[in-house]
Amino acid sequence: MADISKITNVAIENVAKVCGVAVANIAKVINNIYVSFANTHSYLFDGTDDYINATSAISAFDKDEGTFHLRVKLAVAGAPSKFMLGIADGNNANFIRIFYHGSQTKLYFQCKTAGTNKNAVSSAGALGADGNWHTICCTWSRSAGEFKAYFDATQVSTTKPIGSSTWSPTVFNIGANQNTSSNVPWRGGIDEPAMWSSALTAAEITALETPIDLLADSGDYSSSSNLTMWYRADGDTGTNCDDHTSENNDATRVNGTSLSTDAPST
Ligand SMILES: [Ca+2]
Ligand SMILES: [Ca+2]
Repeated sequence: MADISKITNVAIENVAKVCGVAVANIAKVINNIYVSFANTHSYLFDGTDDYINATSAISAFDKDEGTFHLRVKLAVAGAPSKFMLGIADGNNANFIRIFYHGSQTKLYFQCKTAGTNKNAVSSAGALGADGNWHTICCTWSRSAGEFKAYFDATQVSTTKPIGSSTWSPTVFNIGANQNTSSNVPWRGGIDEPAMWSSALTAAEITALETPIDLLADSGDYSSSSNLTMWYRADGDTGTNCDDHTSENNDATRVNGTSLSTDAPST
């Protein structure tokens, strides 16, 4: 039999002939190798007290430069406000938070360092309970002095200047703010929440509009080596959120946060 590893750039019919198998079977193998990424589950939050405790991932958080990216589906528009993500230090002098402001129906992306809070705010109604999944992203770079926010891969508001102060988060929640005693939890779905130790470019964020394997560079996306957190919901068991990165900082689903088979399609 011919050495199949030597075959390059030939018609699939010839590969099938050499291997002595049907074309359909070769196609199946190729499909498994190159189109194996699937998305089957998301996290579902009840809007009462559900959230994900991601404190374990603080060790992988880069305060100097990074990105948060998540896919959200809002279940009910309007008040009250609903938090998607919050990472903060103990006295709330520094934080990054993303929430839906219920009475304003606006998205707020906040980056606070040394007591100065920078808000990137969407137009009213940008996110609604429209039954669709949407993407939420923010990037920060203290060397560039920039905080940027994106909704469905379009930059929200203008780039905000941020300072270079150092800080150390102690709380990191997904689906809730940083202070669960005055909780304004998320209501709806969140999927594929991810963190990088670099600020993704606008082209990369556009490349992530459809869920892809974040551990492999593809197209305009070239930051797989900077991925420091990725909870997929796919394959999670018990109350565990499996971190798919080599950091391996698994998180915990709290107060009944459940898994749903409603997930953004790939
Ligand atoms: Ca998923
Ligand atoms: Ca609950």
